[in-house]
Parts: sequence; structure tokens; C-alpha cells
Amino acid sequence: SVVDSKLRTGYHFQPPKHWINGTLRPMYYNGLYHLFYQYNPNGSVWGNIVWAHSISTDLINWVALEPAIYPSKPFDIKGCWSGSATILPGNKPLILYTGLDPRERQVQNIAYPKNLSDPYLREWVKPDFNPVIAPDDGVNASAFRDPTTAWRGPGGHWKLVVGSKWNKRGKVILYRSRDFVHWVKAKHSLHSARDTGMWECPDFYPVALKGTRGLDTSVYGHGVKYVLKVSLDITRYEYYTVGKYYHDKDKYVPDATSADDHTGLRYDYGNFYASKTFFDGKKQRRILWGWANESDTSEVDKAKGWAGIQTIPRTILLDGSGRQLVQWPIEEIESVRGKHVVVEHKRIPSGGFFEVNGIDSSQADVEVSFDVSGLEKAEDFHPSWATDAEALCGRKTADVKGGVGPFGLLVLASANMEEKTAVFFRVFKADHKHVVLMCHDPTRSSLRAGLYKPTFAGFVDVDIAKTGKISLRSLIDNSVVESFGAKGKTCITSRVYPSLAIGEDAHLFIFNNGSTDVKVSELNAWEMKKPLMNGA
Ligand code: DQQ
Repeated sequence: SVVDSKLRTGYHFQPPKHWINGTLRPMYYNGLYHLFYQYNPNGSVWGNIVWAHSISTDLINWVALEPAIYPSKPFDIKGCWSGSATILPGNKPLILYTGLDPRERQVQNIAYPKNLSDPYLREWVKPDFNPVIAPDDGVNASAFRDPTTAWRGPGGHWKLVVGSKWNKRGKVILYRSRDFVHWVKAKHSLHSARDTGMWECPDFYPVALKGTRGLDTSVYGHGVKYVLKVSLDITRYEYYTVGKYYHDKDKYVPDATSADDHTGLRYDYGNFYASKTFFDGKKQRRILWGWANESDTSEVDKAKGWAGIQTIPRTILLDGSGRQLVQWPIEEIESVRGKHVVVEHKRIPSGGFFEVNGIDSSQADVEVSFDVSGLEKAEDFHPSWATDAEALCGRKTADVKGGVGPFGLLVLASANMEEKTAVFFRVFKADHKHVVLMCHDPTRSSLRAGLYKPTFAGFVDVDIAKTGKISLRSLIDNSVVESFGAKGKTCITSRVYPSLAIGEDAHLFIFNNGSTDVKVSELNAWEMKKPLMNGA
């Protein structure tokens, strides 16, 4: 095939072949994690979508089962699209998903396990009284999908939202029910925003103001804030806000520090879409999964026979500032670590670079901490750049010299660096503060022509003048790089397809293209093994 089979990911979630897209609500039930995802059983482009189903005891090793939900009834004969699971009282899991009816109207259906004593929950029943929510007057039937996990408020009703739009206004429509079967539309949508288009895969959940525990979706009360995330169909980017939820009025109001448009906060500033969180009752944490699509042509996707991966599950918490979330790869990923190398107290002079040797870095977990003292030479920051990190990174790529930075990692690099994906920071001086930009620059990731190689970037909310330090972690897996800046304050995922830097020919460097020296206080890099991945 045109693409080396070694570019397939090793420890990211993937079925043996074919197309996957959005994660459906994963769930933890009776000792097993279930992951359902949008899957084309017949090919490696989008189509024929069913709910594929895999199980795991550790979120790392996966066993594939038969698809859980597939078109078979009038209420889903034209498609079984995204949805979510809710665990009802009495420990009864239930799924709500979007079906496409014979007229291709989007309707919401329920399904439940046929046999709760089957530990794998292999078969799912779709009762004939479906759909439980139809697009009635005032609802756009071709933009009405992806029901969330339901939550129960102080009044005892179950509530959920469905993504939608009206003209160009994106919104989430709220429904209430006492029995999960009869749903009544609320008079007002939970939230909406102008000119944002269709809101796909909404997610709405509480986060604790303090501490390191995640919250079950129905938790409310003091010390709790809410997160609303939506996936924007137009840009294919996701945005979230942190805010207040008034249970009595079922109104959500984002904080003033959270923009609710395309300048807002993102879980991931890269290739990351249709994500979902779930509450993991086993470890009392909330876990985020996202979908990273290929960045190659569909001709190549067809030739290689697979397309799309799920990102490494991340625990998600409210940052101490209360203004944003922080994400970190689940601790279980450390069980995949193998051979380990360490670099300490290494000065990277202006214009210098340094190779990290001793591991096969095509599948690796790299954690590095940089000391940055002396910000005198930081480039001036223009205020108009503040709303578009991506454009700034596109102009100031890794090869463009700076004052403080660009410094960081060159991953999936060929020996002579004809190929490299740069993961880096650049520090600017604004009025009374410094601004830290984090970038993924894959513009030189491959010598192959015709690839989509967008630069991705986000700002990092740290006070670098005070700490003089910044950390970076990158999970490298053959054709994907997932990076976490400043302990997960800013995250970026990219898909890249080297032609030289493959397998043992992939190299890892630290670089500094700024005029100020930086120091690696510590770097730890591990080779990553290959867990059980759906029988592939
Ligand atoms: N694609 C699904 C929809 C969802 C979108 C169909 C996300 O349910 O809105 O596969 O990629």
C-alpha cells in the first residue's frame, strides 16, 4: 500500500480495520469498561454507521465484540448515529442514540441490554415504542442529534440535551422525563449561541471546584461548576465553556472568562472531535475520549483499509484558576511503558539541538521539563493575536527564529531532520505579562506530497516569569502525536505520516530555535509497548 503499515498506531484505540468516528458515551459497568463508537463495518470511509462495541478492564487492552446497535427498525433504518449511556437506579445501563428514520429525520431512541447477567452486555434491545423523542414543531429534523447522558436534578426529573441549530444559531435542546420513556421538551434551550451552526455531540457535566475527584453527572450543590462542550460542524473544532447551571430554570450561563464562540476554550487545539466524557465509578474520575481522524486523502484511507483512532483517555478536572479544564492521560497508560531513558540538566544553547537516544521513539511517551530563565529577549506580542493562536503559529513555525523559543521536541524525525514534527513553546512579551504559545508544526512531517499538514496552537495560561519553568508531555504513536503543555492546561493532537521517520528510523530531538538558551532540567522517555487492541 501507499502508506507503510508501520504507521498504524500501536497503543491508541483502533479496530483491526475500517472507518471509525465519534466516540459514543463510554461507560463503566460491573467491573468492565465499554466503549461504543461510530463504525463502518464495510469500508474505511464514512458510511453504513453502526455502534461498534469493545470492552476492557483497564481502558488500555481492548476486546472487540459484535456491534451493539445497527439499523434494523423503522426508527433507525437509515442510520444509528451518536448517543450516550446513562446508568439508571438499580445499576441498569441504558443507551439513548440518534436514529435516522425512512425519511431521514433524526429521532432519539432508547436501547437496553437484553440480558443484564451477560457480563459483556453483548445484545441490546430497541423497544418498538421508539422513537422516544421526535423532532416536533420548531425543531430542525435534519439537525437534531447526539443526546447526552441524562442527569437528575433536585426536582427528580431526568434531563438531557440534544444538539441542534436553528438557521445559523447553534443550540442544545433540553428534554425532561420521569420514566425515561416519555420526554417533554423544555420551553427554552439550555444554551445557544449565534452564528455557530450545528452543535454536534454536546456534553454537559459537573466539575468540582476543589480536589482531584471527578463527579457523577447527576451530582449538584455547592462547590460545583458545569462544563458545556459542543462540536462545531462548520469548523470541525470543539469548544467548551465553564459556567453556572440554574437547575430550577434549567438555564446554563457561561462565566465571563469563557467565550462561547469560535474564540473559546478547547479541550484540544488539534485534530480532536466528537469527544465524550464519562464518569468512571471505579476510580471516581471523569474521563474524556476524542476522535482523531486521518489527515490523509480518502484514496489513501481506502488503500490502507483503516481510518480514525480514539485518543488516549484523559482524566479531566477543573483547573485551580476555575477558568479552564486540565487534562492528563489516565494513569493506566503507564502500564504500556517499556524501556526508559533519562536526560538531566542539559543546556540547549540558542540554535542548538540534542538527540535523545536509547529508545525506539516511534512509539513513545516523553515528559520533559524546561527551565526558562531570562525573558528579556521575548518577542513583542500584538494584542490582535490573542484570539487566533493557530494563525500565529502558522506564521511563526518552528523554523522561524525567536527570542525565547521556539524550543521543544522534534518527534517522528528522520536522522537528518528532513522530516520532523515540532512540538514547541514560544514566549512573548505583552503589556505587564508574558504570553506562552504552544504549537504543533507538522509542515515538515513528511516528504510525501498531498498531505493535509495544518499547524495547530493554543495559548498556555501560566505565569512563566514567576516560575521560570514549563513542562511538556508528548504521546507519540507512529502516525499520531498527542501533546500536553503545562501538565495538561493546553493539549494538541496531530496526525502525521512520515515517509522516512518510521519505526526504528524515527528519531527524537530537543531543539531551541530562540536566541535565549534553555535548559532541560529533566526528561524521561519511555518506549511504548503494544497492548491488546481488538484482535488486530
Ligand atoms: N457524526 C455522527 C453524528 C455526529 C457526527 C454520525 C460527529 O451523530 O453528530 O456518524 O462526527
